[in-house]
Amino acid sequence: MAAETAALLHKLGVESHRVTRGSLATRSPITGEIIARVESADSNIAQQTIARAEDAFHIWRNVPAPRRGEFVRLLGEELRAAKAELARLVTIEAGKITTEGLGEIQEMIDICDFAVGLSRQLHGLTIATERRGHRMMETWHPLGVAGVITSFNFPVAVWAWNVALALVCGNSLVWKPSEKTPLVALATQALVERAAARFGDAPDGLSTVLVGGRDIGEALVEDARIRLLSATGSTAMGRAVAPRLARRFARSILELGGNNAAIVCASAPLDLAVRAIAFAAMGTAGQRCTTLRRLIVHEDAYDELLNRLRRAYASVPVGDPRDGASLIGPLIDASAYSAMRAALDEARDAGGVVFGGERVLADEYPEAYYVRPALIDMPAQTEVVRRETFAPILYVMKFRSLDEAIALNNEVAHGLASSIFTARLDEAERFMAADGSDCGIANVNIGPSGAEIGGAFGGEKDTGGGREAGSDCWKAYMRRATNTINYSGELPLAQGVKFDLDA
Ligand code: UN1
Repeated sequence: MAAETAALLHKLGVESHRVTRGSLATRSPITGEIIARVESADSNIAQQTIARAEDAFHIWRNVPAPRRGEFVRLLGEELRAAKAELARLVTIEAGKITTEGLGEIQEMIDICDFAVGLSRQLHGLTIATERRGHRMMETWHPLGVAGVITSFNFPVAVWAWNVALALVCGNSLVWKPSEKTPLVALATQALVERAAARFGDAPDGLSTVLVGGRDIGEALVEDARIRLLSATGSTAMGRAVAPRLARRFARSILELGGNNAAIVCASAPLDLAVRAIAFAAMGTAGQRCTTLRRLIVHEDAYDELLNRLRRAYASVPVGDPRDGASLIGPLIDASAYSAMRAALDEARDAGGVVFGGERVLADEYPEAYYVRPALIDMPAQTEVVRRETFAPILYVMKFRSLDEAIALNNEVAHGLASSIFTARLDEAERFMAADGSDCGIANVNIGPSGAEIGGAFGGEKDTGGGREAGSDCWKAYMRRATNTINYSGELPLAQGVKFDLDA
């Protein structure tokens, strides 16, 4: 696989010395073997890169937004041309099955298209003023250098959400990818550089990548030149980062964990629900932040649904994600596997009946971690259920009334994604109402994962509150100025204040 990886990186434009002589050993979760040795940035390089980004910002903020959109359009073209190779690298480095690797690159292309259109639609309001002969409006300006920290499970798509919007909004960026997935980040950066060359006069350092460890992340968190930090990862990471950003009044977009539930009502279309649940709970080996982890089922539908899910869980093919027949690839590493085992033990101790969840293919791949997804008939929403375990575990619980189901949905610390399966309008509406799901995403008759880029993506509570991608998320990357213009020749003060003096 090392040879294939080297060939892919070469084709995508990554210089070989960057991935052969470095100190960071990169492993493929498919076999556990080392596939590259990547150079890490040190804090000097980080400082220089942030300085270049700031210089780039000073130029880029004055480039007209539709012209900035042209850069993103070119990036979208590069992504289209490199889709197959980049997706293959996602499969090799993150272990996603082929179609999910391709989907990840498609998500990057989609957000580029979205941002190109947006580059002609960055708009403020004109607001009625209380003063005669005045006009009040708002103008949106570029913010500054944006830092982006991404995690292994969406190693490039989440960066793309940020870069596409940040660039059309007139910002520069510095990206710290996950240490588990530096290769696909370097390959993506090579595409950025190709787009920049075709663009012609993009400032040096406009969008860069810093491969490295925690110190690089800290440099982004602490540096006053980073006006906005968009960080995806664990709630623990967010809890460490958020107060430090707040201390220097930097903006943050936090996309942290999720402990997502789906409610299945008695009226639910079960064929559809089973298929949706299977993808949401088992897809990407349970390693999406939107993965379905808790299933709350009406007691009348419980036995039938559980039986059908058992059949689906028993038959789902687990294996090498490069093989088109596999639907579930490996866990990212040994620690993901031990976290899964610990959660299964805890669930058993709490009275759960575990179906599946065992390690497989260990003889073939002793250093890789393939598991059968686990389905757990759970007597109650115990401690382990309320915790996010980043693995394919689905806890199934019973409910009687919709109130009870919604309370269970909302009882956990996270608030990312949620779903209801029902044929009844009143149940669907109640779920989406003010006293319904408290999550950033509340779906009806589809699972909680696999969001399109057109909507705002993110969630509440321990998920961090950030929103990325579509809708009006671009506003987070800009600073808003309120402008009041007086063309009256008089000086009426707001709120009728009088301040007459002889002058
Ligand atoms: C994530 O898991 O960090 O909704 C992001 C989804 C994807 C994004 C997930 N579009 O599953």
